[in-house]
Amino acid sequence: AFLKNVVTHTDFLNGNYNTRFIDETPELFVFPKSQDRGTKMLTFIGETVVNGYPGLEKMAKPRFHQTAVPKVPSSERAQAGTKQVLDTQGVEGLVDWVRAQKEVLLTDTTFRDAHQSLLATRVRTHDLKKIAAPTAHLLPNLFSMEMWGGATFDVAMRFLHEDPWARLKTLRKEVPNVLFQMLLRASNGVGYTSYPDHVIHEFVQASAEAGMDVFRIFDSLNWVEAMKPAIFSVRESGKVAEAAVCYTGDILDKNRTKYDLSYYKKMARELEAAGAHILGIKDMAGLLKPEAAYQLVASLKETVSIPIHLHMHDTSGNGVLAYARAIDAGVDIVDVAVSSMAGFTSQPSANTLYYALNDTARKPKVDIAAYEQLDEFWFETRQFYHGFESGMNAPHTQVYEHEMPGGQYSNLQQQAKAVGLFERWHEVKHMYRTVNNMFGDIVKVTPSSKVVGDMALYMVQNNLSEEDVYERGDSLDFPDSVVEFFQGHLGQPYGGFPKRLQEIILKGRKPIEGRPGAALPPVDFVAMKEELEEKLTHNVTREDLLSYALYPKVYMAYEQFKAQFGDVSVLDTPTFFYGMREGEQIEVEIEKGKTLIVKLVSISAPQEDGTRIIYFELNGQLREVVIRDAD
Ligand code: 3PY
Ligand code: ZN
Repeated sequence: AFLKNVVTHTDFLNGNYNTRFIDETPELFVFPKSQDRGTKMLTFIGETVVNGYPGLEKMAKPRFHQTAVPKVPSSERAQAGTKQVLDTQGVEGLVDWVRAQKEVLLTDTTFRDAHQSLLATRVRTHDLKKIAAPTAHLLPNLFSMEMWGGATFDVAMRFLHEDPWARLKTLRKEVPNVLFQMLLRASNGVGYTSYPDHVIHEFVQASAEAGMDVFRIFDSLNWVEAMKPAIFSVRESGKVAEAAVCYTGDILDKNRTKYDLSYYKKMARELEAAGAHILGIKDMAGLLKPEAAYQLVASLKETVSIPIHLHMHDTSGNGVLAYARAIDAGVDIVDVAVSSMAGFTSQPSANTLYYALNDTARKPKVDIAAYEQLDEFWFETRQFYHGFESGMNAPHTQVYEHEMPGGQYSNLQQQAKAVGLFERWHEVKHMYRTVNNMFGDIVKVTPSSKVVGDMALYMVQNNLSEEDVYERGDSLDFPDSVVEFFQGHLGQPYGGFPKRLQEIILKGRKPIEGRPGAALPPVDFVAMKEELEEKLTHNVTREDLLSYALYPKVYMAYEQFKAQFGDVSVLDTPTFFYGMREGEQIEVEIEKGKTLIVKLVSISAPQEDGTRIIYFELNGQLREVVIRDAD
């Protein structure tokens, strides 16, 4: 059953499906008969034992070290922090508080961007929950914890079979004192396409109610018009609107003048005028070199009066130096991650930055011993996700050439692997740069970066050069995302589309004008609720509706998986990815105070019909499940 399920379909796993997917493969969306929770769980474990976890090389379950969770007093409340400043003094009070700090403030991204950028976004709520309360106790002086949004929403449902809203609410209970921050792709929400304005509005309100405080809003083409509705929605919700300029190119390179200092100053002014409470500088690839960081921050500090929050990736290895220079220039907040989840495509290390700023006036107020304790937890936890590592293990200065965002690097690599281009990864990287030039040097960040990545994969896969595209473009069938991009569905790039390429790609189709979110037909949530409740066997909440509105197929597959295998978020991560060893016993807390004891007794040889029987003990009772062996 597992193998024929939509969640293991390669098109689905690669995100290469379109709206025809459900219609053409209805058998993948049949909801299985209901079974008891124990059987569902044993079936999932059995499937993983026999057939492995999709996308991971099948292997015997490795032996991992135990993860040391720092002991913190559970009875005591964590020290009050920025969350209390916001809740008692409002957004303006919080902004004043930020301005009054002499020390540089830190946002910790370990729960979101760090693992999005190192481990293909795969870190599960099960692990985040273990370390959430200790983080709240150990790091009460953080400005914020970035822990939601970006790719986490999609990946939670698609690959981890868990509810992203449950993650937000679960962690909120554990962390009462530090602001929660998320990444919002403006009119693209937490998706890869444009949504109607009212859907984004509803999404922001629901996120705010579920516990979100700070929304970092960006547009993948730095198109301010497209950011305004999201800024407005966040302001309406009473939360913090951090609007970001995405940094690309090099302001100090005299040969590249498209994105120069005046470009960023103008955009910063526009964002402040549009109502931003904080200005974000989002350097998604880590291209901001130290001297440029100094000059950019110094000049933006003179341009706007709102606080400035700098986000970088450490791909080149220059992150800490760039931060140190930005801090000298007066940046208010910087993004870091716990050391064992930092560096390379992730954020610069908090621990390293702490020591780099020793004996300076702006040294952050953090307890380094606390950060070292968290470092130990994350060092061990990261091993569970080893199969998703990109393999980058040295500073990668080629990023200044290809300009690939940190969060895309490991994901595009997975995508390349899935289409058989793993061995040609270096060609994909070079082609990425070529495609950027062909597209007119655009801002590359989700979802525009995905378009560049799709085109690069397409060209390498079909052995096409730039000339081939211009000469034979009429007969080429370009990827959907590329066609849509040139139609204007992600908005308008700065400087416009390159006309000749646009004509070749659109083949007579008309590009749209204006902002896609303003023209899209509204979603009828009432009708949608009725339709969904007919298909599902439970009440459909406002949050379910939003998940469905943003990701209809992913959400339905998630529901189908849940009907078949139950709530697998309760399993520990090694069991989730690798199943169990013969003779192994685990405990699974399926709800508070209710624990199942599961022992895998033995696995039969394949039978004539290709199935195996897995013998378990569930709370001491012998149980067996039958699993089809895919090999
Ligand atoms: C995202 O949009 O997920 C990003 O992290 C972009 O940098
Ligand atoms: Zn990032």
